[in-house]
Amino acid sequence: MSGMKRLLITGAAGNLGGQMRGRLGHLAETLRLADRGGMGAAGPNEEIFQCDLGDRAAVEEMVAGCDGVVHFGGQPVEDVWEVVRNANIDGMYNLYEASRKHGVRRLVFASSNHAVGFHEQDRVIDNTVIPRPDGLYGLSKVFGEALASMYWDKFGIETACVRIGYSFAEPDNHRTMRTYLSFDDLARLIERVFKVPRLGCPIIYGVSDNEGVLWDNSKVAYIGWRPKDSSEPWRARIERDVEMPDKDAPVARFHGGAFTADGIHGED
Ligand code: 15L
Repeated sequence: MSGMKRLLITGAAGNLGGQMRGRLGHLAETLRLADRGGMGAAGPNEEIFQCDLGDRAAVEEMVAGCDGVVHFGGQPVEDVWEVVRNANIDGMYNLYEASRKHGVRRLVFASSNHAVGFHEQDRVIDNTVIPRPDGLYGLSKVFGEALASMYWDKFGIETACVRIGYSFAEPDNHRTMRTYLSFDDLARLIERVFKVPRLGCPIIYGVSDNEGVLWDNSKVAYIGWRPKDSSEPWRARIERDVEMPDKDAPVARFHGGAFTADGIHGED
């Protein structure tokens, strides 16, 4: 899969899409960057494509001519059902149907730890545990993983479903010290996904080599990804500035942290 002609990055105006735009250019002759929002001007090997994932015809056009997809697009946190459904349910279906019709063979799907958010932090979990979504957003990620699995079993389209932890410039509390994923580790993971000869449809936890990590990737060692970064550089600051939560507080008890205590948006 390396040396692709055109790699599509959805959600290119967002946090991770924006970060990966600058790190994945070498994987393809052209990066097609897609989002609903503004992405600035196209760089030398870039194309810009404005698209709402809920618009099936636009998604078909977005995918046409691409060999691979890195899918960061969609609703990235909890919201009302209509918003989650448009971006993460209809949007995923539209993306995979377009991928099937246009012969895309491999994708990265930015899933989330919130697909398994109600597992308790006293247990390290691997990629075989049952989903325990912690809200509508987490539920939509479970749907996305199942959809990817169906397109693998039925049509042989390969997807790396990456359950991303906390991928921002730096961790902000004791939980994200354990769930932090550096941008560089994520970029190296995506490189491996497009290099490994046979991918299949694995679930991979997107997490750096942190102290007290909650997720076990031993079943996907064949991908050849070992995170190199960790949250250690921020330990002194977090321990000094952020109070240790009570052990029964959602942020300390569940993998999904505070998301588990959120209500149903628009209804409560
Ligand atoms: C996510 O899935 C979100 O997209 C991100 O904003 C963080 O909230 C992260 O999970 C997290 O669990 O910290």
